[in-house]
Amino acid sequence: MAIVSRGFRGRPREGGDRLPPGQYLVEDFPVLSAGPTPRIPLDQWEFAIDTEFGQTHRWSWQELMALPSQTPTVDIHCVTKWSKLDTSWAGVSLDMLFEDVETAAEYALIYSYGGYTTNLPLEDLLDGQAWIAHRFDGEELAPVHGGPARLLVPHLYFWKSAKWVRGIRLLNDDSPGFWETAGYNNYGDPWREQRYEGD
Ligand SMILES: Nc1nc2c(c(=O)[nH]1)N[C@H]1C(S)=C(S)[C@@H](COP(=O)(O)O)O[C@H]1N2
Ligand SMILES: [Mo]
Repeated sequence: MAIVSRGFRGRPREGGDRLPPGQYLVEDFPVLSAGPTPRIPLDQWEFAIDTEFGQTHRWSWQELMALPSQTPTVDIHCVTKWSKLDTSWAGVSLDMLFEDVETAAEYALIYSYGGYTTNLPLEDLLDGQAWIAHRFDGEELAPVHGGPARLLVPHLYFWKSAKWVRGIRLLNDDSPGFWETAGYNNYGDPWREQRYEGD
């Protein structure tokens, strides 16, 4: 049996097989916001999951902080072509938040303080793929990066990782969000380079 390691087939480009097509690496952490940074006092902050049956599950900041956090280290990919490897976060897994949620919905519409929205299939939020992240690189998540808390769903282009996340509406029918309505791809898989509608 021939064992041929990647190195024998030529030097991989920078980032190697962790860099999706068309992306380049950055070391800094760019800020991309479609509007001003909303400021939400923690005693007024809440996160909600609204089901298709009209039920709402809510967490105050205190309640969210009382849940166990995970510390994912993940690569993130912005549709404007920067990628950042090995970003380290702390956050509550969506699997945990969905534990007591009864739903048969297939779609999720994420909504944020400030009005931003983004949509994705519910299954992309589950099975260890998404978090409500509240720390970055060992520090509280900075307001410009979505603090106090943002969605982190690193396997899709980073516009799906809604900053200042406020809730998730579960829907039987898909409903495009802010960038999806503006011509960006409905799903946004960086490995299939799904940047724009029709990709
Ligand atoms: N609420 C909100 N979330 C958002 C955005 C935004 O404008 N508003 N921009 C998205 C885009 S396009 C990207 S690339 C990332 C940028 O996150 P960062 O500013 O922390 O790099 O946030 C995403 N989440
Ligand atoms: Mo982006």
